[in-house]
Amino acid sequence: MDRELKWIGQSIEQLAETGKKDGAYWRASYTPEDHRGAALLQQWMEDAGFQTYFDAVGNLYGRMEGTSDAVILTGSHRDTVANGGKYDGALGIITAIAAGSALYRTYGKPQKTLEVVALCEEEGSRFLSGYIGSRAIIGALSPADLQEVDEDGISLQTAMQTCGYYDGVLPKPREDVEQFLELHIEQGGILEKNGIHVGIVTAMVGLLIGDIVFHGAQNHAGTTPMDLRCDPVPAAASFVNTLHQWAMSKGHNLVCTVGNITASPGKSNVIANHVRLTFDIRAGRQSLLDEAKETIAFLLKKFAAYTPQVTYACQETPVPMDQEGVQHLETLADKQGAAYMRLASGAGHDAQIIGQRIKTNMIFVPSKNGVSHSPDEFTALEDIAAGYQLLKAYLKESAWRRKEADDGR
Ligand code: HGY
Ligand code: MN
Ligand code: MN
Repeated sequence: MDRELKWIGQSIEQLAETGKKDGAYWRASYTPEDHRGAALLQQWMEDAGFQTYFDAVGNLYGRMEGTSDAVILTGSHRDTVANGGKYDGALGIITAIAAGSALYRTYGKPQKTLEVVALCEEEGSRFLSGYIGSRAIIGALSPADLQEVDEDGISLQTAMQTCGYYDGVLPKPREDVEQFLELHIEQGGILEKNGIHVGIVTAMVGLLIGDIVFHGAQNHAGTTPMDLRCDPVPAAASFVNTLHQWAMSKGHNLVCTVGNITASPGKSNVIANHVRLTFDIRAGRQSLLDEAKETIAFLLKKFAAYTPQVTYACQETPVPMDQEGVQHLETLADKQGAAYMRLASGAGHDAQIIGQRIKTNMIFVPSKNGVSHSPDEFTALEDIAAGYQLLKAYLKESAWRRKEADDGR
């Protein structure tokens, strides 16, 4: 186990280095950083005995054939947020490779086919809708979705074609995948605060992500009297403030983030032509997300003079994890004597997309100080160990069909 954990620790650092852009971690999909990261992951998968392949949207798979075609899928996303951390996504791929490799060395071929996956564009840090790789797996990506453009006006389709992944045909939904298991950092402070090493995820929040453009009349900052302006910046600021107050009134049942406000052309002596702001609203209850949409529509009526345009890039309902899988993980965690707790995820994950069609579960490991989506993201190896052992035990039973009691190895 120590040798595996050592490899996991080294690989986290090595993979992170491939995602450095101007000194910060940002491995956005279909970029040179992504290409370097995917190549390294592919090498590790092949060294571990997996056959590798890419699908038409750029997901990288490592396949270990079993005697049956039923696939046990495990892994996570390889992209990161801008100025992000080393563990979000990466840890789930690296632990999956390590577990598959160790089980193969000990028990040979699995009974059910094991596939590890490095999914693309989960974060939406290049293409706002996000979850591209996991949406492709369940057939929830349409040709129209590929027309979404990034901040440079490059479409998702062009980006995937340029990398040589997409040839005009989207991947068929995976009917052969029996279940998906994702190990991930908690990205919050609950496990750490409770001194617990393993989180068994029960459900994932629903998501409402998009942007709003407020339009104004571009003009001279010095010669235009205040009462003759149509300045979209104060309008957008007032909207954000009112939306924030609405969200605060929901207590811990909802979160709302405006992560980006951009005035164009963005010069100090020019009254803006338009303002674009992003919103990211999450809640465990769909009724609150529905109320959020109504609130946005109601608030924007007051700003009709700025012809606000709302685009909902990602709308996902809250998704429960597979209950039988939760109990199975608890039984295995008990057997290994791990301290664990059930918890819901406030972060979005590929598991919540795949879990809409395929039996899906997640294992959390603690995040130091609860920090994530930041270069300060960190999880010590001793805090990864229990979650990794649980992942391995689950794969041993589900893919290798060997009871943990067989030999306790
Ligand atoms: O935003 C999220 O929760 C995830 O990291 N994509
Ligand atoms: Mn993630
Ligand atoms: Mn993330």
